[in-house]
Amino acid sequence: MALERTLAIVKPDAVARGVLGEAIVAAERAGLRVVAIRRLHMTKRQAEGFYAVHRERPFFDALTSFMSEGPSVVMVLEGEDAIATWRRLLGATNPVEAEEGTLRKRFGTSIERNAFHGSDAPETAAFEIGYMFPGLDLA
Ligand code: 3AN
Repeated sequence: MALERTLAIVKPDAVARGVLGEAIVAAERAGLRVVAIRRLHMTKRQAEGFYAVHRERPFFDALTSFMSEGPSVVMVLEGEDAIATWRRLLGATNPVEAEEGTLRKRFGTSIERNAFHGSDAPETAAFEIGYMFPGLDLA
């Protein structure tokens, strides 16, 4: 196990429902710490840059419109195996398929409006943290 950092996003649907605290409680109960946090209303262009790897996917336009429809809360979570730990708490991408008790099962409403995001690998975590927290010094 390695000490890792991951980028978590409480997406616009979840912020609108007022469930930011649920994400933080779940993370802390799993031994993760919030080491940076900010709220932002992404522009469409910012969302397109964040999801650039999905540029060619059919859902890219809908996804980036959703991500820029209202404010999100972005967080850096730190802990042992933070990337896999946070994704386990999220559950499957599609809330319908997510395990009982996971954050997406509890608060997601569709594969697109799935309430939360988590980086999927160390390289994507580094990119996503840098994208949302430019110049962040976590020493
Ligand atoms: P995850 O966020 O679980 O790693 P990815 O990386 O496959 O899932 O997809 C990134 C985001 O794109 C998802 N969080 C979801 O909001 C959206 N997405 C993925 N697949 C679809 C789809 N088939 N239709 C609409 N949106 C999708």
